Amino acid sequence: MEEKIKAFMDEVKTRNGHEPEFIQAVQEVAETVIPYIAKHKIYNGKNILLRMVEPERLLSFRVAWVDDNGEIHVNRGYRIQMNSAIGPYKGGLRFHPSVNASILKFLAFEQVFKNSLTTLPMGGGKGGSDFDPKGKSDDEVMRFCHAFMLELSRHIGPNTDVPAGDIGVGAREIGFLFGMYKKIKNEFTGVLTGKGRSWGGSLIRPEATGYGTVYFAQSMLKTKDIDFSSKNVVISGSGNVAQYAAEKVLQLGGKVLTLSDSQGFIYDKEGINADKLAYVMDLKNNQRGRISEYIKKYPSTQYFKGEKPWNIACDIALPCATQNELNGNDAKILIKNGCLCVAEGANMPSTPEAIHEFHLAKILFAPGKASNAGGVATSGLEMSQNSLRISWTREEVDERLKAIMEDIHNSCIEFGKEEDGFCNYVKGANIAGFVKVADAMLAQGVI
Ligand code: NDP
Ligand code: 2IT
Repeated sequence: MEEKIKAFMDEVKTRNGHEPEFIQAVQEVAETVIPYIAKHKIYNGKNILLRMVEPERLLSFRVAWVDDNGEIHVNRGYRIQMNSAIGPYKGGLRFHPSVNASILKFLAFEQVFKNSLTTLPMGGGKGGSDFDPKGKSDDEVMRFCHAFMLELSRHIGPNTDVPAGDIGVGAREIGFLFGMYKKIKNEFTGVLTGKGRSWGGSLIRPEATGYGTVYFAQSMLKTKDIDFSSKNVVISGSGNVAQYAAEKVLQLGGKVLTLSDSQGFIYDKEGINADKLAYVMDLKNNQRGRISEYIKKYPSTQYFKGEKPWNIACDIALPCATQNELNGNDAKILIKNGCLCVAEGANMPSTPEAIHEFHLAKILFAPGKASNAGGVATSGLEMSQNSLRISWTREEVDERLKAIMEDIHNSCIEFGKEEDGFCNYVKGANIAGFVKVADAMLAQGVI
């Protein structure tokens, strides 16, 4: 089996050798799915996984725009249309200076499995740009989004490819992108999700990724007869996912000790309560400030510049910032300090070495493609509401989100439970996600 996996990865590396994040994501899937394929005859000899690692289409385009001083800038725009076997391409757009083809291919690949797990009919895609919204005026962000959509609009559509937000793309950016798409096509359609409430958005979509991650962690803890009440929770990030993960943890009686951004983390040993979280939401979403400002407002707390929060003792860790933000050493520290559950709100925040440590220690560990699927699942619910031209209540959407997260948890158990009773959620998520897409690909023939 080792040899089969190595031969497969050698082929992937030959084609994508300069794309480390993509290779990391494929390796994790290959290690769990290739042994499953070997045991299941219908998938033998079909090169299914090899077909799945090659994007159906990879678009790269120039985005030229003018800043407030009249200077012209050029960024690179992308859309990776990875797999449409079970539905239109679906996945977020990331605006961050680190964006490149490797990062977007890893995200698009993960998205295929994640979307399959949601049980909704969505294929996988991802896109974005190396544009940095930080420090730009609203007008500059608008001009960039409009220029970006001028090209992207040729390639997407409500039945073709439906983008949404990700790092650096929130409600403001989705608004500008949607406005330009509507103007170009002269059509009001559900071509993007994460839209504002008054123009086709769904209730709970802003909250969905963070809430979903905590619902998933709740299901994991329940297998050990534990809940969130009075648990110490360490969260990284302070963006969309982190904010609503924190909100749900508070609602369930947990104590949130940390939040972070790319410059450092804050530690509030009294706990970040609802009032303090409201301050963070205003700071990040309206003032677009840095998390370090928290200690000015709450002077009895601490800020650790340039550090990550994993050395703060906790029961539960929710990495909600970005890929590879939690390494093997961080994992060892978390385990040593008694952490019993790690649920990823971000995409691939734990390195392979970290996952290895979690599995060795047999603590509860959920990969993002399972635990953060609530965001895209609720995007799927937004698409359904747009198609039906109706709007569900907050409670209705939240109930559906809860049911989907429970379903994903059950799928992980079904495919990931090992002989000693330990659930390998990585294996479970990869195989459950694979089966649905592979079956559709087999049915549709070699295309
Ligand atoms: P936001 O842009 O709202 O927030 C991102 C947060 O992560 C910020 O606090 C940001 O800090 C921090 N961050 C970004 N890059 C880095 C970095 N290189 N190192 C350390 N911190 C960093 O994004 P989201 O909250 O939407 O996304 C967070 C994660 O969740 C991503 O991995 C995304 O792919 C994933 N995700 C998002 C979903 C969604 O619906 N939005 C759905 C599923 C997954 P700073 O402000 O300093 O950059
Ligand atoms: O990584 C993700 O799942 C997202 N950024 C959300 C994608 C979506 O289409 O809602």
